[in-house]
Amino acid sequence: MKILLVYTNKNRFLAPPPMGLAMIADSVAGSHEVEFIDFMWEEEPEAKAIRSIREFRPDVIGLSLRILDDQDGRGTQSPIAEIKPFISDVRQISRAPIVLGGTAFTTFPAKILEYMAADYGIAGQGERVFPLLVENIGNGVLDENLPGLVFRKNGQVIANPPVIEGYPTAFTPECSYYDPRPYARTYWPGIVLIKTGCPLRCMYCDSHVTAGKKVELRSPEIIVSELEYQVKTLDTRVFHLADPCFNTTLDYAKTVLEAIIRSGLRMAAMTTLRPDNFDDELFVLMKRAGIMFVSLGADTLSQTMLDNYQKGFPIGQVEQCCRALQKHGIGYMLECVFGGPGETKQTVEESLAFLSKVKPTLTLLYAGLRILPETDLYRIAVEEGIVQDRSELLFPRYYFSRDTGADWLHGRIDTYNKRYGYRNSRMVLLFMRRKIRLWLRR
Ligand code: B12
Ligand code: SF4
Repeated sequence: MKILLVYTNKNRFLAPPPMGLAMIADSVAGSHEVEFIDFMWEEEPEAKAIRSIREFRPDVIGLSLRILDDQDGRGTQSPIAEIKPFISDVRQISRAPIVLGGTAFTTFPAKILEYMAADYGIAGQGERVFPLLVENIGNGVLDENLPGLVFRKNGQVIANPPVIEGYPTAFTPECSYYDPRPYARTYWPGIVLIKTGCPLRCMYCDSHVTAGKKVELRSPEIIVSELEYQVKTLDTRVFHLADPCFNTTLDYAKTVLEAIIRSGLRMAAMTTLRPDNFDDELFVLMKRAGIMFVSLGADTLSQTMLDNYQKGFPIGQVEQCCRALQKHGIGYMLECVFGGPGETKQTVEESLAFLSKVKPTLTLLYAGLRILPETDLYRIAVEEGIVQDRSELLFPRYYFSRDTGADWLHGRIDTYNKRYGYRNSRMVLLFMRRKIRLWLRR
């Protein structure tokens, strides 16, 4: 059969490459003819896809939906709403069934299928189920028990529970389906997963839905071989080591780093840390392995708000971690998402004062918390009458504390950035220095 796969993400902020969809392509490429379109860098992506559908005449069309929106409280842009007219255009020229998947789809499987008027969807990981669904479409008999399958029956949309089991075996797709070159110009062009799943429950995060609560470790040997493979095929030595929090399993994190050091691979990488589970040895190993930068998952720098966001560590711990990172020469980002339940002008000032004290390499400040279903934030938003129904959350909906309001928060962030934005230029210097060093040692 002929299968067209489309990565619909056009959001170029940190531009994540279509690795998930490339896995889907890999899962069917052995037995079917696959064409792959990446919307990210196209000038007129929809027009290109329509031309391709006319020429290629696919039997199945798979669309990957990565984000519901950019989670920036100023934004109203909805990728889901933007893609909907494209589906109507496709229907004019093709009778191929349309299959949806991706993390945004997993957040709202039944509702997105209905809204997009698609035929099928697969929530959760798709690489094992998609080939089975394609086979079903080919022989005209649908196995209604396929895990994660979303389909219509007697006028109703049915959503089976998804498979979320992590990626214990190799996941970097064998062949390159998309052009990696434009991604090479981004900060972190390569991506290798370290582990998946997070047992924690920060009040606004739906990671337990999209990535599961159970931590699924990956073998250090596989991680190293994927890094080496991507160095060769994607021609990059700069990686995002994707992990909800690299140091939640400290011993395992060290084992991974030791494997990278043993391999002799020269790379520059970033990852995500929690500020409460580290020691000197971890940072020494990180440095030796090439991790030059971390995102410290604090999301607020006020004790009151750390408690409200259910982060589970005290502010003193964040400061200790910042100092230790500085001592070891590892750059770090502190991101604040202001405006959650209980935020006041005073807690905002506490966070900003903390930033001025520790002077991170990079600061990202947002206002407004994206309300996602299956989170405590959603429950509070319903109790406070901010949202009435889950279906509203398909489109950008943000929680703003009544005490600060949206306008005051945005104004305060703008003033802060205007005054201290220059500090972020240290990130560019750090990154360029590391890249030049890698280049000289090639
Ligand atoms: C790593 C990561 C990043 C990295 C990416 C680095 C890189 N070089 O790729 C960075 C830091 C850049 C990033 C940025 C952002 N991210 Co992010 N990210 C992740 C994370 C932790 C892992 C993603 C990943 O690579 N997974 C591994 C691959 C293999 O899986 P996958 O892409 O999901 O594909 C699988 C399935 O989805 C499915 N599938 C995918 N496509 C298709 C298509 C079909 C047809 C089918 C059948 C199946 C299918 O099968 C695939 C294989 O199993 C997820 C967490 C999570 N829960 O997934 C968040 C996550 C995807 N990110 C999220 C968000 C919000 C963002 C940002 C908006 C954050 C911000 N404010 O900056 C930006 C947006 C970037 C952009 N322009 O799109 C949210 C999306 C929430 C939502 N429901 O919309 C998530 C889910 C985290 C969360 N819980 O909030 N992110
Ligand atoms: S924000 Fe990070 S630590 Fe908190 S639940 Fe989500 S993935 Fe886990």
